[in-house]
Amino acid sequence: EEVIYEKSKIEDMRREGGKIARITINRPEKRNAFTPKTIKEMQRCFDDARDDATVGVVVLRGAGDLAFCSGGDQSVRGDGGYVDEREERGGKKVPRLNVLDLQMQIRRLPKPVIASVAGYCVGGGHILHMICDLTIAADNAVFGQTGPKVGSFDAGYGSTHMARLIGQKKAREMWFLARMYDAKEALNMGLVNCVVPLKDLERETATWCREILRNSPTALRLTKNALNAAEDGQAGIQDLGGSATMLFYQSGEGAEGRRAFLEKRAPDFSQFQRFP
Ligand code: 2NE
Repeated sequence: EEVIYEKSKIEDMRREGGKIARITINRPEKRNAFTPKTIKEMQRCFDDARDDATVGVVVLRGAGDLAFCSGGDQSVRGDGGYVDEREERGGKKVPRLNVLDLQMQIRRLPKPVIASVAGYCVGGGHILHMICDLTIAADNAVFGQTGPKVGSFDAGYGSTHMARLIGQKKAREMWFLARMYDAKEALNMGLVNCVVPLKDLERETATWCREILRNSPTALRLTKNALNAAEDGQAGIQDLGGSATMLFYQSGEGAEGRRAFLEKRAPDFSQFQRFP
């Protein structure tokens, strides 16, 4: 209801080597501000994009040209988080900050995620684009953290990952002054990968996706894992480790351990080379 989810057609997939999954936040009348429901719907889309082996790259965008996302919907912000009026537990409303779970989901998604940004990209919406692996901005894009103006902040990736992207001084400027920055400034700061005319945004995003689809999915996965692990401590190593285990399970050496156990015999690992 609050998100549009699309995937490439089979013919395009065959030609391009994989599908593009496109997730569009669809609340243009609110500059694509998110509610707990928007986030839940986005989580289902990202889950599908992860599980669908034909999907090689994911695009996140906002409906219309005026906004990518304006962050949490302030009209449903309660005292403990954002509240979906339709959701109750034990007769009580459930306050949520489930956008933080979504950030982790995008971060851990083992496929590249591209933010395709037109218009305002502010508050929690700005953090979503920063979490995406790449950002392609239209020349009408405007970036900023508005939290301190509306009594909010993100002391997680929204602060620390931003400082890795643009440096400590600029990150503090962006948060403490809560100014808006145009697309050119964002490019100079290292917040986005490129800026294109608004009319070319969709085409340029598709071009980047197709280039990615031509490359080795496993190489991309491990590279994303490694770049994250350098920032994410033990949780990042766990993610990288998971990919290493997945690869090892596909090897003869991994399979020998499994087979030996099931056949109730000692494993013979001597047949496998010890690489230098
Ligand atoms: C985004 C911005 C700068 C756009 O300005 P403009 O002038 O283009 O549009 P306008 O008229 O302000 O907005 C159009 C309609 O969208 C609603 C407005 O209230 C307005 O509604 P009507 O008057 O037509 O009924 N709207 C826009 N953004 C909204 C929002 N976030 N929540 C609810 N309604 C929204 C300008 O609209 C703006 O500054 N928006 C607020 C940005 C903001 O402060 N976002 C929240 C930051 S905190 C956050 O996202 C967060 C966090 O920090 C930590 C955890 C989770 C979330």
